[in-house]
Amino acid sequence: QSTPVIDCPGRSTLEDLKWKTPTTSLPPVEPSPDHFVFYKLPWENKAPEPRSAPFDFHQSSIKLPYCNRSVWQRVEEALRSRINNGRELIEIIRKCSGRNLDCNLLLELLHGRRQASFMEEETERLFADVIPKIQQLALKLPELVKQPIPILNPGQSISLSQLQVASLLANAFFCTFASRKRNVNHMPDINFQGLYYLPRGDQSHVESNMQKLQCLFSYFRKIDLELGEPNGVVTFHRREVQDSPQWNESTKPIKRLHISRTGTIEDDGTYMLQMDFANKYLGGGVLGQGCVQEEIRFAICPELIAGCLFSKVMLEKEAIIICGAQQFCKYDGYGSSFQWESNFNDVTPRDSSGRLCVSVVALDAIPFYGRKSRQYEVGNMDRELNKAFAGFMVDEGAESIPVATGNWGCGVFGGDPKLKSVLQLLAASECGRDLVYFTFRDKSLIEPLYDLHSLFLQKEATVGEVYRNLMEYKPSNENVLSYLKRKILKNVPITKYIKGCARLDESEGKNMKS
Ligand code: AR6
Repeated sequence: QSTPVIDCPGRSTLEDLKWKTPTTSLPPVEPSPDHFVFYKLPWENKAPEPRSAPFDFHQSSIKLPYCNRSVWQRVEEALRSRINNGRELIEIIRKCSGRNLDCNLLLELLHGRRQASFMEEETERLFADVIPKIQQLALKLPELVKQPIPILNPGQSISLSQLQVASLLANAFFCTFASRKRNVNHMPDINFQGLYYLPRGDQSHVESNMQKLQCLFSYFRKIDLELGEPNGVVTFHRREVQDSPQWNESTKPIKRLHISRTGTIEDDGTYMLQMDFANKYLGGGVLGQGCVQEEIRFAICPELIAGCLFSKVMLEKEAIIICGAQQFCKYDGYGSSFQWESNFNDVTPRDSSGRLCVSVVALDAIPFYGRKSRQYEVGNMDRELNKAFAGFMVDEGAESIPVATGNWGCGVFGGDPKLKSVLQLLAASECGRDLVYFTFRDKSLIEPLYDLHSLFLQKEATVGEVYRNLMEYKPSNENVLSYLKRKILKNVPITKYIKGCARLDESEGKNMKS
């Protein structure tokens, strides 16, 4: 008996899923008790003027360096001097921080002979143009940011102009913020000192840290206080979802999927909700060791780093969403081969609030360094689903742009891409978003995942149905995708299924999609 060939409904192209109108994933900027806006509205296509947002003094806040008179006097005095070379720069950083910091890696970058070190002319240009600019930006902080910055509570947002962000990062460059310890303050560090330090033993991250610093210099090079460039704004939102879905009862349909072996989240996830494979401390090792997806994204879009200033360690059901961060350079390589490649002119359009239409969602997966089988435990699968749900949820007034993701939690954190892809598909579907999955050159996931997804669509499987089956999976020789296929197929006569793209016979009319 011949089986009619119909279009495989599981395979959508990137173009099919791409949002046609540029948009961000957060509602427009509007001040409220939970949204601190540090500049005057409305945004009118030029750098907005700073304003003091009303502040609730019960809320904890970041002590800005100028709040302590003696600290700021010391910083001002230091930053008003002309800096001509690496040694002088280090002296100034030490004065600003009030500590005798080890900055030998910075010195190696500026005057050393390592592969990543600057050429002499580059160093000269840096001291002529870029370092004075960073000094000026740092000194402008009291005029640009006129009040304490809150440490965000769940549900709160903060919007800053790109110039305010630049001034904060310039202060971080000179290490003017009070130092923090993760285990004491439960916050990531913000000063750049972790990048300046030259380890005695393991040198594996020295070159990549130099490359990260090159990215940061690329960023500062582009900031122009006089011209008021860049003139947009960035929003950081902390979202916690207490009431997670009743996954086993969900009747939501499975949404569309595109899988690609080539491309990256940041290059090809245009107008999508782009995943940051995060650490629970936002930014991970961007200002220290580490040079994988999160660190690279933060290095090429340094405005994301500003989030480290006011974000506490992420809770179990929490995500951090950042809209409007610009990309300032291009890169090549990954991990220890990571390299700054060139400056980058980001021409992404802005939304009506002045944010670049780039939405990033930071989600920390569970690290499975040791017993990898733990990831298939119900509690852990639930945790990842609820975490992804917190990130993918669509806010009122925002659009359900697709999620651009990939092997979340499957690199440094040791997860199984087969499992994580299904979990992300379920969470995205529950939130009504399509999913674009970049396998990062891994061919092996593409066919089995498309195959299973097609079957879900043919069978009109719901999120709840897939979830119930998934929760019964036990690690064995049968991988999780094959297992789900078998379970979902059980309700379909086997002869009606063709491998490679689940198709049903015409007689199964009610299930057929064209
Ligand atoms: N686009 C798409 N996929 C990518 C990209 C990209 N630009 N870069 C990497 N991948 P990993 P994790 C794929 O290890 O396991 C950081 O230190 C690639 O297949 O960064 O969640 C954080 O701060 C890679 O193996 O994420 C955390 O501490 C996989 O994504 C920790 O790592 C996972 O990337 C998070 O580790």
